Amino acid sequence: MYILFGGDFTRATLVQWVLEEGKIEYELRKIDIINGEHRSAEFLAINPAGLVPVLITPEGDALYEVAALMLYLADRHQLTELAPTSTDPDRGHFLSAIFHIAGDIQSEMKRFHFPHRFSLRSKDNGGIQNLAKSLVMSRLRVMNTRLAQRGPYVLGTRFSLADFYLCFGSHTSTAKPYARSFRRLPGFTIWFALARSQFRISKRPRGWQTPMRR
Ligand SMILES: N[C@@H](CCC(=O)N[C@@H](CS)C(=O)NCC(=O)O)C(=O)O
Repeated sequence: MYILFGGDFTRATLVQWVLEEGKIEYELRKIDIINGEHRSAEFLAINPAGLVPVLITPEGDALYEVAALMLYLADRHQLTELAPTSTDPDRGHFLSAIFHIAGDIQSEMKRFHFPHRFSLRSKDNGGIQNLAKSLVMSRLRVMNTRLAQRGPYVLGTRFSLADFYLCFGSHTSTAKPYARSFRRLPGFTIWFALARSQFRISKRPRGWQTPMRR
């Protein structure tokens, strides 16, 4: 059985959703990141990076990085609807989107919320946040153009993990600073309504965070 270390207000929800979609047996162990449990010696022994989520495989390996965990589960459990296989013509676009969200969008969203980790003086925090926000928006504009040209989903007519991952960043409290700006991106707005409705119907795991207010 898998063990997922995650918890409230974390992106572990993404992994939990894949586990539930695949009807894969798992146990959820909550880590209280608000009170610093992710920095405890016990947790650092599991993930020295001190971040959640962590997935312990049935073989006992401790894996981390949310995009990798989602792909790993989808590949291992043949969730081919959610993640195109290596021979599927959509695989290239799929990987490109997943890596872009992980490396360029999520990382800047995190920088916005933790500016003090990137500055030596607190008076620089505002500038760091402004920069992070403008980088997120420029990357979302690229996504907007792509969605407008070949949407409505990231892979055209096919809903996939890429939509789910992008939606997580745009759906939760993480996205509050961008809520107004999203409305100025028409392809993105259409995509967001569609992708969000997917979760409302059947795909929203327990513990999903409060949706962003329009
Ligand atoms: N690149 C990692 C980032 C993981 C991450 O930042 N997780 C957050 C919770 S959503 C966390 O552990 N935050 C605690 C911290 O940054 O100190 C991933 O995508 O899994």
